[in-house]
Amino acid sequence: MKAPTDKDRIMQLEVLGVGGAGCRIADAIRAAEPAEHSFLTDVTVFDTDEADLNRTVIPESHRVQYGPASDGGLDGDLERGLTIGREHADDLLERRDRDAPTADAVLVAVGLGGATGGGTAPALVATLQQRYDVPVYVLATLPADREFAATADASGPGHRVSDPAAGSETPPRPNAAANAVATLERLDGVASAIICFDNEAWLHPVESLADARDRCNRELATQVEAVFAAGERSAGAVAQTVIDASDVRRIVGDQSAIVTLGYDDVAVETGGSRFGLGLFSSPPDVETSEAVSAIETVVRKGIHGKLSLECNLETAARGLLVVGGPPAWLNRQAIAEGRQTLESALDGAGVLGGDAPRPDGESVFAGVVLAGVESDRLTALRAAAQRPPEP
Ligand SMILES: Nc1nc2c(ncn2[C@@H]2O[C@H](COP(=O)(O)OP(=O)(O)OP(=O)(O)O)[C@@H](O)[C@H]2O)c(=O)[nH]1
Ligand SMILES: [Mg+2]
Repeated sequence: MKAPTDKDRIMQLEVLGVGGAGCRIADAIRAAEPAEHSFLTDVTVFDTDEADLNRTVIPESHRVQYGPASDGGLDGDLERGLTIGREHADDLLERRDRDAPTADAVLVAVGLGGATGGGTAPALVATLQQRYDVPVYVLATLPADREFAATADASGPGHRVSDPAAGSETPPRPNAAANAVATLERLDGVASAIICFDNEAWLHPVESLADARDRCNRELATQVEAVFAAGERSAGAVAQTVIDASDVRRIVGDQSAIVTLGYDDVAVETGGSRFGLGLFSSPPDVETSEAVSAIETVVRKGIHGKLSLECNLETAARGLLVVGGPPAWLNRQAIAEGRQTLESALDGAGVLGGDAPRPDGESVFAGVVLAGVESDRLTALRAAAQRPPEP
């Protein structure tokens, strides 16, 4: 690793995954990290379920089993999860790598709907907030209807909740909505912000979570990386407007705002050799009109395409736009206009914009953060949580 310089201004993030989903998402974020553009200080995963834990490719030194020795987790018993979470939160933080460099922020990944992640996250986040000065963001998936409504209509798409052939059973979780809502309430006022990913919106109509989850986790990891790794490295690329940890903090706030992410990318011609960081290959000639059109497209789709959590754009209190890609493609004017596009979509809410040069990149991308949003999906989950579980 080269020594940090003034220009090494990439935000440094520590990721902690808790429970089955949290561990798999942490795994996906780690896998998505570009070697030449590291933004993770450390990734540690915690689960009560040893079998699930050992399916991750996180090094063994960074996998922590806790609670009752069990394969199969806590089976959705959130009360039990909360008790175990409170008992173990301190110990879990002790058991991670003490030599890891200090991060600018911590991201706690968790799937809402179960017992282990949802039970532990509130205590873990509270303990992190007490111990450190950095913001603690939660990255939370919301359960899909088919998980808790699976038995309601055995002929409908929800029936197929598990696929033994995939080797990864997803048992129905009748309490998923109630558990998710209860955990969200507990995180309110504790997490600095809560980034949501709605499984319902990202699963295809007839698809089990087991079949979909790796794809979903990759999509989510890409959305996260676009925003959190937005800063710059000095290797041949200087961002005009750097997005750093304090910018992210300004946008997502420290009041447990609900946050949603948008993303789009388009492959572009890079020319030259990918080796030697392009030192011996001249930058490709990029037509201004082509660069402008690529940026316009990814910005429009990043804002108006599918978000990690669907929301009413006008409800967003603040927004952030990152446009990245090979330096020759990063047209300043188009990026500035993209920022204005986001501003008008958000009805004049405060917006920050920045660029993320990726000398080795092969696509132009837009990463979007909308903070303080209201979402009908959350309202629907709250309503579902009130209903008794299906028999
Ligand atoms: N996007 C995504 N969501 C997942 C994944 N796995 C589970 N989920 C969601 O997360 C919720 C909680 O599941 P888990 O994370 O497996 O539960 P847990 O925290 O291990 O809790 P217990 O197993 O009940 O002890 C589920 O209801 C799903 O909605 C995953 O890999 N990706
Ligand atoms: Mg589990």
